[in-house]
Amino acid sequence: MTRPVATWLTLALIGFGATLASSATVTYNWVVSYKFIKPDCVEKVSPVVNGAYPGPTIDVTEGDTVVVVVTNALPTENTILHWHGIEQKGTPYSDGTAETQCPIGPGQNYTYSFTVDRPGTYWWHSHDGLQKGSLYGALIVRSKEPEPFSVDGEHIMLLNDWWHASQIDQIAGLLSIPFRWVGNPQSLLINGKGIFSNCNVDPTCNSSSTDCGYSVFQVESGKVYRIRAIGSGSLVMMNLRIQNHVLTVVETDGDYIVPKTFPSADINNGESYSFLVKADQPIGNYWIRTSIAYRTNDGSAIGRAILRYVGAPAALPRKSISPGVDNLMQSMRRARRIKSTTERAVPRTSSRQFILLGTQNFYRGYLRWSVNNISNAAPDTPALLSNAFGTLAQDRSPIIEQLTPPTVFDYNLTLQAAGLSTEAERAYHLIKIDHGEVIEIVLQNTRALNGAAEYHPWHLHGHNFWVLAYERGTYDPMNPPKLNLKNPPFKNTVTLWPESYTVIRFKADNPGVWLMHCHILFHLAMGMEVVFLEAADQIPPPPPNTPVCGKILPRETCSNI
Ligand SMILES: [Cu+2]
Repeated sequence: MTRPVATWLTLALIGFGATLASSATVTYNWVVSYKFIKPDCVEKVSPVVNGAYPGPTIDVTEGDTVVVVVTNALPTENTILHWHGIEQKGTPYSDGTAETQCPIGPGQNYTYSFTVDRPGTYWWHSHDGLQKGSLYGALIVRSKEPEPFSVDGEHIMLLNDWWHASQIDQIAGLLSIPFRWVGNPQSLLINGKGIFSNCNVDPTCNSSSTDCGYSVFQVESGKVYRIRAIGSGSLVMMNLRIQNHVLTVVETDGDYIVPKTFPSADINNGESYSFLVKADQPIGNYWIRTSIAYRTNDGSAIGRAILRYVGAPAALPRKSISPGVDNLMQSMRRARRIKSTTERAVPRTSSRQFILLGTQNFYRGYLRWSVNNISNAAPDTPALLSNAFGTLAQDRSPIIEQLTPPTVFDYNLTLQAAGLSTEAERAYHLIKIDHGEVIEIVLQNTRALNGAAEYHPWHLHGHNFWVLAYERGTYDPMNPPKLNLKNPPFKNTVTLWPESYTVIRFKADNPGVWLMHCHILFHLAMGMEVVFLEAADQIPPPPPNTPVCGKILPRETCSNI
């Protein structure tokens, strides 16, 4: 694996106290290629970075510039990488989503360059099709200052769900008539490892392979560890527990949290949490377990890893660990108890409020997910490029801005039960916002067409947002809920709970084109997203090597702008 190269860019003396501050440029060279891997002991071909699954960890310090040179060695697929939780202030062309910019074609390369200005637990992943299923890894930004807690060591825990079907089979099924759902995952993985629960009856499963098994997290008795848990899954909200140990949450999405101790934690796709875990039990082996939260399942997909004390035998834990239990009220109460340690100046009012209702719909026979009845479709040219080259107005694909639900109904019903059409429109759902606006978004849930009440993890690119309220039922503008304007967590991904709504607020302080979408990979692929075109006239021009596509011809190199 290519090791990062650190170049000392600046050594600056700051202030009269001669505090030495430094920042480095850290360069990574990555190649995306296919590999046959068997993380749960069943082999499957998957795109990976530098031959590794999960991919390499980016480990940098606050203030550093990260440069990642990505070469696409996939023979027949584009790729594009996104740096989840990094706001990309002034560097929108490094955000990396196929919906907002052009992807890296086979044989091509692109250099992402961005600064990391906030310490925290982040991750990176592909933002093209279903590649995120295997193309992801951790991105850790270390603090220059002492943190508000002290630990003796740390572990990264990437929590993933895993299917045996190929990503191509999966997306073809989602976009077909008749619709083919991917179903529940065959396995849950921890740091890319697990064992398929039916391995003993599946002839394609090889449990003696060293590629699969249980990840081991070593601890020393009496010491305190920071567990950086990252929800890198495609569908499943994980409930995480460590046998005989409690989890004290201290960080989420880069925001320090007033410490709260829980016996287990819900981690949704796209969220990250740091937990302090004290090794205060007798020396031994203990199960770390993830289970599927809030989706009907047969209980066979369980994530397992081992917490092993120094001095314990290299063996499995002797006692079993009981499964997690869904308790929506308890989960929402716990989510509401997550408070930032920082009392930021949250804007008391917003410039505009958007109510974004997520629904499942049909579009000409295809099953889709929509926001305010618009199921997102790719434009002729992704908006970062069409905005830069002035071709946005020539785009032949429909562009619709729909800021509130077109029809207000009892959102605890299905569309059919409310007597409404199930047909959505399909368009590039582009929402224009101005520089400096404070945008409040009410994320409103409703039932799927089959009556299921599902959660959706909503992720915003380019900004963090304040999480002001989680509430049950239907948002009523005439009777709004009490908002936490004192110490709300400042996150990039938030859960929209079943039969509920979530209120967030963010400041439009980063000109660019930014996605907001459900981080269930399959819902995203089915159109559950909107695109913010923010301060269009202040977006910087594309760097010279930016890939072009759509209506932008290759000869119109970005250096001509
Ligand atoms: Cu969703």
